[in-house]
Amino acid sequence: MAFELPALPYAKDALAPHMSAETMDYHHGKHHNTYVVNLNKLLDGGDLAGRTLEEIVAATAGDASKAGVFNNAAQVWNHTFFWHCMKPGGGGAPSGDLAARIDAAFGSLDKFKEDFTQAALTQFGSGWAWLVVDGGDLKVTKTPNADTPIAHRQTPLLCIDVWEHAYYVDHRNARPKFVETFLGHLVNWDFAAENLAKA
Ligand code: MN3
Repeated sequence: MAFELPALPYAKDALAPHMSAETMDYHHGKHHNTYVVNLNKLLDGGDLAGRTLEEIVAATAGDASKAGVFNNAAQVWNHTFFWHCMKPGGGGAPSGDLAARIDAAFGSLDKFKEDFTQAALTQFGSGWAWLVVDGGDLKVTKTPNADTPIAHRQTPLLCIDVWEHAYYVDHRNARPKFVETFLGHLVNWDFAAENLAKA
């Protein structure tokens, strides 16, 4: 069965003014959708048709001859995850186990934000910044292009898309303003806590 574009977990204008409906029209409706359409075309009739997204990512990671399938499958997975990393009225601070684990790993929430921001701003060109569980430890990482922690035995808790298409409509070239807005007004700590509970 072919993959379908998952619906956003909120209305397309629900994150405004921090992320506009116009950004959602392009980022979800066009960019994310194009990865879904291209993935289905590449899988059509092949060995990997009918497998889950996670299975396809695992089966193609690091295989240069399958780069097209990997890139589109990983981007479908990353974007689906990213939409849940934000919510209307987001921001603030985590609580409970997640807050304790962030304090233990980074020293404080502010230091985590500093490290996450640094990763997001130093990812040269397109890619992603992440909070992951890696071998039992919380870590901040960054990945280029479509690359994803699920291809590296890491469990993602949170991410930000730092491809220019994620912020150019709302912030033009100002990636720092986008990252600040994400952490201040959009981040969905409840989703990160759910991912930690399952890790
Ligand atoms: Mn994107």
